[in-house]
Parts: sequence; structure tokens; C-alpha cells
Amino acid sequence: MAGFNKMGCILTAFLVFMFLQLCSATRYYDWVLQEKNFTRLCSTKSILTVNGGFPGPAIQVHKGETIYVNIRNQGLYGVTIHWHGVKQPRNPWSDGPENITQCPIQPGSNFTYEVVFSSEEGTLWWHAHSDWTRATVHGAIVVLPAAGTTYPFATPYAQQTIILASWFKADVMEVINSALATGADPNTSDAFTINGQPGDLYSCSKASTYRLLVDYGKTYMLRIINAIMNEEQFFAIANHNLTVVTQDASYIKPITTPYIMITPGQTMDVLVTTNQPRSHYYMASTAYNDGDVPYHNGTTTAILQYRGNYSTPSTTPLPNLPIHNDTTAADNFTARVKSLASKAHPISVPTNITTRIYMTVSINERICANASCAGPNNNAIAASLNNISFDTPSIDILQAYYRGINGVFQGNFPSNPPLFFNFTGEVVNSTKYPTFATKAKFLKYGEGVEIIFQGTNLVAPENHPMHLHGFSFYLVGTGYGNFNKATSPKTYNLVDPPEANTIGVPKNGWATIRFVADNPGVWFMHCHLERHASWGMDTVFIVRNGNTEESKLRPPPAHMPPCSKS
Ligand SMILES: *[C@@H]1O[C@H](CO)[C@@H](O)[C@H](O)[C@H]1NC(C)=O
Ligand SMILES: *[C@@H]1O[C@H](CO)[C@@H](O)[C@H](O)[C@H]1NC(C)=O
Ligand SMILES: *[C@@H]1O[C@H](CO)[C@@H](O)[C@H](O)[C@H]1NC(C)=O
Ligand SMILES: *[C@@H]1O[C@H](CO)[C@@H](O)[C@H](O)[C@H]1NC(C)=O
Ligand SMILES: *[C@@H]1O[C@H](CO)[C@@H](O)[C@H](O)[C@H]1NC(C)=O
Ligand SMILES: *[C@@H]1O[C@H](CO)[C@@H](O)[C@H](O)[C@H]1NC(C)=O
Ligand SMILES: *[C@@H]1O[C@H](CO)[C@@H](O)[C@H](O)[C@H]1NC(C)=O
Ligand SMILES: *[C@@H]1O[C@H](CO)[C@@H](O)[C@H](O)[C@H]1NC(C)=O
Ligand SMILES: *[C@@H]1O[C@H](CO)[C@@H](O)[C@H](O)[C@H]1NC(C)=O
Ligand SMILES: *[C@@H]1O[C@H](CO)[C@@H](O)[C@H](O)[C@H]1NC(C)=O
Ligand SMILES: *[C@@H]1O[C@H](CO)[C@@H](O)[C@H](O)[C@H]1NC(C)=O
Ligand SMILES: *[C@@H]1O[C@H](CO)[C@@H](O)[C@H](O)[C@H]1NC(C)=O
Ligand SMILES: [Cu+2]
Repeated sequence: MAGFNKMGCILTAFLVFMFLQLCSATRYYDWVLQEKNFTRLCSTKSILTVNGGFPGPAIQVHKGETIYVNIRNQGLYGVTIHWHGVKQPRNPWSDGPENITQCPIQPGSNFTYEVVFSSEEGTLWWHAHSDWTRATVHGAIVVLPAAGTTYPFATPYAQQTIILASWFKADVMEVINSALATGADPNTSDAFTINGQPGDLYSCSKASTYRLLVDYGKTYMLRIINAIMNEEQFFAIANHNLTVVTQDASYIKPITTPYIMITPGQTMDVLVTTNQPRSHYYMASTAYNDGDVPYHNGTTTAILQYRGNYSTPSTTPLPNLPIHNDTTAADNFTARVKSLASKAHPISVPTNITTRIYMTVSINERICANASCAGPNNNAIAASLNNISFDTPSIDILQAYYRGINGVFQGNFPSNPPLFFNFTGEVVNSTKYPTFATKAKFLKYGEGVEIIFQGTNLVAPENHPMHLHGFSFYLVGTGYGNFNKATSPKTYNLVDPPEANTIGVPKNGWATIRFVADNPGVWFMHCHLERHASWGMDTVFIVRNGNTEESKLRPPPAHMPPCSKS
């Protein structure tokens, strides 16, 4: 009897130990930010990485879990990490944007993020949110259905993350810092990459091209992430259709298409059926750029390689990707994206809108003394929302709001542009110049919010992928030209609009989004083209506390990284 108890005890202890191991294995991540040398495009350079990887490690969770990620910074400068598309209910303390919700984790120190998953299901990603460090510091987040539930389609045979990224031969910090210093456009990247590799069409890249080995007659899920810095993308696989089933970790009505258009910041899960003759096929990604602005014009490739006994084909077919300025191709795809809106995955589009913001999205000029800058008209390029070019503070806005520190930001971000003109028409000189300030917009807890993004023709019109932290929102309408108060709302889709965290505002057009302000805290919103964000195409929403404990901001963790007195 005593022996049995002892054995039982040991067995229980062993099971508890194994359980804790499993839990800690999946719920606690220990990451080191470190420089590492990589060779790409015939040259070697040191880049900032997490745990030495490019891309960095993947996180896999089930819907609704919470994880902890300890970031130990052994790099050269202060960095923060953002969990892109994770709503982090009541927990902006772990959202990440530098000097918006925290100050940087300085070299030699560490910070543990608590990442709270809620309604997200699909693919998201994490990335550094300090200057341009996200170019090399990023990775996938896979959110599987909760235990006991499944996909709203047949479970794929296997799945693979496909991360699109940018590669610069130069140091990325130098690229943006020198551009900000001269006022000109930053240099474009030297390659796009798929899972870290430029692929066969770039020099010195053939041997390392990423290969996805597949079996014939199966359905694979590709979890595609656009981590590229400055260009939207067309992506396709030769001879294979793609069936898109999620966007930004929300299910959509399946779309079968030869190509997708995916903006920086967006994620899409696509199903691919391996029904073609056993062989090699390229998957490829190239820029969608409909503006008259510099962009990288290369094509990154990887190989979809069937397993089997066949001789290596003499040629590998490339998919037909639309040309870089094929706006129709981009719009044709984007217009097909609709929420699944099923019983198991319902949606809830707000109709009681109490805050409506009409927001111009513009590229601008900053006047330089003695016309000494290298941008247009010897001015510096700037960017703005409602003509306010965002100045990043040196104390985070979240802390300033929480502790009532004055002088860090102003709460009067306007609900309208300062001047109404023909935004998408001929440019008048006097409308090009923004105001530089740190302004945030307060929202009441639980209210319905609508934002009408209005693209403008100022300086350099193009498509802008606008990204909101802390929420997913519904894209209820888009159009070209100026938003028309009387006619545009009649085109809204309130039945099955896509739910997203990033949407492209058409070049010289508008896009309307809606969300309920049910996440108290401080939430950044910005263009996900990194050069635009650097130029000031950003703002901040502060959602006030509600009346119940569950509708209030959580208190900060014990050790937020300190802000330096620089
Ligand atoms: C990268 O390589 C250079 C040149 O060989 C070397 O000096 C440097 O220490 C290396 N950096 C890292 C992080 O390994
Ligand atoms: C820093 O890391 C240690 C473990 O290495 C951990 O105990 C500590 O809580 C971390 N500090 C912060 C602020 O996250
Ligand atoms: C940008 O490109 C130009 C022209 O190729 C080059 O001279 C310059 O060094 C580059 N700047 C940076 C920061 O890489
Ligand atoms: C791709 O889809 C189109 C339209 O549904 C169809 O005509 C075509 O046969 C499909 N191609 C393949 C390779 O499945
Ligand atoms: C792509 O860009 C490079 C470098 O800017 C340029 O030399 C080349 O002509 C461009 N190729 C095409 C097809 O536009
Ligand atoms: C592969 O196919 C060739 C030609 O049909 C055959 O000679 C060879 O034995 C096969 N190899 C294997 C491992 O099946
Ligand atoms: C698209 O770009 C091509 C070449 O880059 C150019 O010839 C063509 O005129 C452009 N089309 C439009 C509509 O701008
Ligand atoms: C876009 O869709 C329209 C209408 O459905 C069609 O006429 C056109 O050919 C499509 N264009 C492209 C590039 O797919
Ligand atoms: C954030 O603030 C710190 C001082 O706390 C400053 O050194 C850093 O440059 C700021 N970052 C940005 C992006 O402005
Ligand atoms: C605005 O400008 C566009 C493009 O020049 C023009 O087609 C449109 O008629 C203008 N709208 C108004 C109201 O003037
Ligand atoms: C445009 O406006 C700016 C700012 O008011 C002024 O400095 C500049 O001289 C104007 N340029 C022209 C060509 O009118
Ligand atoms: C609309 O929202 C406001 C603010 O949240 C609320 O006070 C009001 O009761 C709501 N109206 C309806 C009809 O739900
Ligand atoms: Cu933009």
C-alpha cells in the first residue's frame, strides 16, 4: 500500500513535471536580440536578429492563449517588439511601438512581453517597432484553432509559413537615417526574399533558394506574411491556383485566384492543391507600385518541388505576375475579399457611429532653410494624417497618459483636415506643407468609430497600407477620387466586409473602416510603408476606460524599460 502510494506520488509528480514542461515550452519564449553576419547577393553584412535567424523564430499558439516572451537585448541599440495584429485586450503595455507604448529595451537589458491572444485565428507576425529594425527582426505567429475546434474547411495535409521580406546590402539604419538627413527618398532595397532567400533571379542566390517539398495530390496551407518594408506585392505560384481562406487572422469566403495582392503588414492563408505533373514550379513575389515613386523592381522566387522519381526539369515555369502598376489586377483581387461571416465565425459591423473621422493621408514637403534639402523643390519629404506630421516623443505616450505627465502629447488630433480642397485633383502649392506635432485622438470606451481615409494627390500619390494597433476593423467601403458624403456611404458593405488590421487606401481614393472602441489603452495607427511611417504618417488613439473593471486599462508590469533623458 505504502509502496503504491509512493509510486503513485512519483508518477503524479512526473506527470505534473511533464505538463509544466509542455506548458513552459509553448508559453514562455526566451529570445536574444543579437547581431549576426549573413551573406546575401554576393556580400556579407551584420544584421540585427532574434536568436540569429532571418527570419526569426515562429510562435505557435492556439486561439485565446497568453504567452510570455523575454527579450534580452545584446544588440547595438535600443529596440522594441510589436505583436502585429494581436489585439492585446487592456494590455497596451506589451504592444511595443517605440515611444508610443514603451521606451526601447536598451542593449544589456531585457523586458518580458505578455502577449494576450483573443479572437485572432490564422496567421499574424511579430516585428521590431523601432526605426527600421523590423527589416531583419521579424517572424511568424501561427494561431491555430482553439482545442476542440477546427478550420472552417478540410484540415490541410501540411502547412508552411511564407515570409516575404526586404534585403538591403547597406545597413538599414544608415539607409533611413541618411534619407531623413538629406530629405530625399531612402534607397530602395536590393532584393525581396522568401523565407530569408532572394531566389534564383538574383545574383549569387541560386544555391540557397527556398524549396517547399510537397507530395502529389494533397492540399497545403501557406501562411503568407508580407514583412516587406516599402512595397506592396503580387504573389503567385506557376500553374497552381491559390485559394485564400484568411486575411489578417480572420476567415474570409474562399477566393480561388491565380495571384494575390498583399500589402506590407497583411497576412493571408492560402490553400494550394498539388494537382500538377510532378515537377518544379516557381512561386514568385514582386512589387505592386502604382505611384510615381522609387521601388525595388526585382522578383523573389522559391521553388514548389514535388517529391517523386522524375528527372529535374530543364526549365522551371514562372507564374504570370501582373505588372507593377496594374491597379486593376490589384483591385480585382482586393474587391473579392469578404468576411466568411458564418454561424461559427460571425461578424458584428458597428452601425451606431458616434465618432466619425475624415482623415487625409498625404505625402508632403518640409521647407528647408536655403532650399538645402534633397527632396522635391529642394525641400524634405514629409508625410501626414489630417495635415499633421507625427513627431515621435521621447517619453512613451502610454506612460504619459497613465501617469498624467504633461507636455508629451496633445489630445486634440482633429476629426477633419484643416482645409477642404480637391484632394485628388490638381495640387495647389499652399496645401503641401504639414504641421509637425504629437497629437492623439481620444475615444470613449465602447463607442462606434468610423474613419474615412482620404488619399491625396499631394507630392506623390500612391496606395497606403494603413495599420491600426489594438483592434481589427471592418473595411466597409473604398472608392476612387474624393469621398462623397451623399453617395459614397450608399456603396458600403455592412453584410460581409473584410475584417483586417491593415488595408490599402487606393491611390487618389478613399477607404472607410469601422470598429468598436472596446480596448482601453493607447494604440498607434500608421502607414505600413516604413518610409511613410518615418516621415510622420502616424497618429495615436487613446481609448478611455469604461466603467467596469473589465473595461479598464490593466496596470503596468513591474519593470517597463526606462525612458532615457536624452
Ligand atoms: C561579421 O564579420 C566581420 C568580418 O569578418 C567581423 O569583423 C564581425 O565581427 C562579424 N560580426 C558578427 C556579429 O559576427
Ligand atoms: C529579465 O530576464 C530574467 C530572466 O533571465 C527575468 O527573471 C526578469 O524578469 C526579466 N526582466 C524583465 C524586466 O522582463
Ligand atoms: C544609396 O544609393 C546610392 C547610389 O547607389 C549610394 O551612393 C549610397 O551610398 C546609398 N546610401 C546608403 C545609405 O546606402
Ligand atoms: C484555376 O482556376 C481557374 C478558374 O477557376 C480554372 O479555370 C483553372 O483550371 C484552374 N487552374 C488549375 C491549375 O487548377
Ligand atoms: C529595375 O531597376 C534597376 C535599378 O534601379 C534598373 O537598372 C532596371 O532598368 C530596372 N528594370 C526594369 C525592368 O525596370
Ligand atoms: C526512378 O525511375 C527510373 C526510370 O523510370 C528507374 O529506373 C529507377 O529505378 C527509379 N528509381 C526509384 C528509386 O524508384
Ligand atoms: C505601367 O508601367 C509601364 C512600365 O513600367 C509603363 O510602360 C506604363 O505606361 C505604365 N502604365 C500606367 C497606366 O501607368
Ligand atoms: C478585372 O475585372 C474586370 C471585371 O470583372 C475584368 O474585365 C478585367 O479583365 C479584370 N482585370 C484583370 C487584370 O484581371
Ligand atoms: C524614444 O525616446 C528615446 C528617449 O527616451 C530616444 O532616445 C529615442 O530616439 C526615441 N525614439 C524615437 C523613434 O523617436
Ligand atoms: C477634382 O479634380 C479631378 C482631377 O483633376 C477632377 O476630375 C474633378 O472634377 C475635380 N473635382 C472637383 C469637385 O472640382
Ligand atoms: C509654395 O509655398 C511655400 C510655403 O508657403 C512658399 O515658401 C513657396 O515659395 C511657394 N512656392 C511657389 C512656387 O509658389
Ligand atoms: C450609440 O452609442 C452611444 C455611445 O456608445 C451610446 O451612448 C448610445 O446609447 C448608442 N445608441 C444606440 C441606439 O445603441
Ligand atoms: Cu503610406
